[in-house]
Amino acid sequence: MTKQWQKWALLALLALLLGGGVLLARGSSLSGKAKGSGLRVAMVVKNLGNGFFEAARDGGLEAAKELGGVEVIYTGPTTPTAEGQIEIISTLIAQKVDAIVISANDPDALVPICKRAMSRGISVISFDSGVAKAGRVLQINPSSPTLIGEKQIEMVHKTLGGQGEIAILSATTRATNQNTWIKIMKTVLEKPEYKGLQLVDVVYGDDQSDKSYREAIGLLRKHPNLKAIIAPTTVGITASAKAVTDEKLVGKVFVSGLGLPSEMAGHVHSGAVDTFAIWNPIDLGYTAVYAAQQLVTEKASGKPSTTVSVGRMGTLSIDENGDAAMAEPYVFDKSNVDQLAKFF
Ligand code: RAM
Repeated sequence: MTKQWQKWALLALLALLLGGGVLLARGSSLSGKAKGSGLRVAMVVKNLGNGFFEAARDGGLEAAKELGGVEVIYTGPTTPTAEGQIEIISTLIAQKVDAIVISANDPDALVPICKRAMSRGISVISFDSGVAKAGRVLQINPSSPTLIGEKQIEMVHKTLGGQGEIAILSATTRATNQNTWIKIMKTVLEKPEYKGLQLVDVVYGDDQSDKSYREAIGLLRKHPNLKAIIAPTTVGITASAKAVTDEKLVGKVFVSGLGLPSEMAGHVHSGAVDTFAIWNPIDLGYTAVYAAQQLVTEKASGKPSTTVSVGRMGTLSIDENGDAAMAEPYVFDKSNVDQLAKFF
């Protein structure tokens, strides 16, 4: 090659590299995200070891598989604390994930770290238990919080024939979802049709089986006239049903609230539980991961008063507060609990 040719070849190579570089850069912002290739969505749950979140994770994996090119990083602290989740989110920011879908252990404490994530270009969605508005793009509620609250009072009202002392055994004191439902339950109890029910206590088992069990035993011993425990948590309801069984109070004290059919079937058949409710946690996880992908690829903005397509779940309508709700909770009793027990 002559000197002149060498010069031209070098210039051509340089042009190719530069041009290619530009193309590559555009490729990663357009095709990479637009096609959804190589997206990492972190699902940060309240804590690990909770069957409810494991079902949500399975739904998330299903969405990822369907969409293609999406990796789900399932993570959470060992105990349900905001501190644990903050630490995890810091790491996820450093890892430059594309989206975080979180079920929050505290509505407010997580806002600064979620804001930081968003300022680094990470799409943050809360699902199940919300982060306050400033810390996420949208919140996906499994169902309308009002319906969930009302349903739980309706169920015990029916079981008890409208009369008796009731108590609530919740998750953590800061859980956004449980606190919202408890507030609604208290309001519903003020309605004249529920005047026969007296709420005598509210205790917290922190979504830990052992603590929930101890708290349930405590309720049973402290309130000898207690007729029902409402546990708006899948961990709390299982522990309460076990406590009622161990204290030989089946038929005298009824447990209700929100539970997984797979964990409740035995207690329904034993009579410790008459009815309980839940939504499909697989669908919830599927929707959260699907929506995250839509946001990252800019197919949806996630802004208030807009919609997001969520695959087999249809369309999510976001209200003016940035909240979106899925279906009504299903009610289970001994006629139908076994049908869904094999799924979640
Ligand atoms: C527990 C968790 C979760 C809640 C369910 C009903 O697994 O507290 O946040 O939605 O119960």
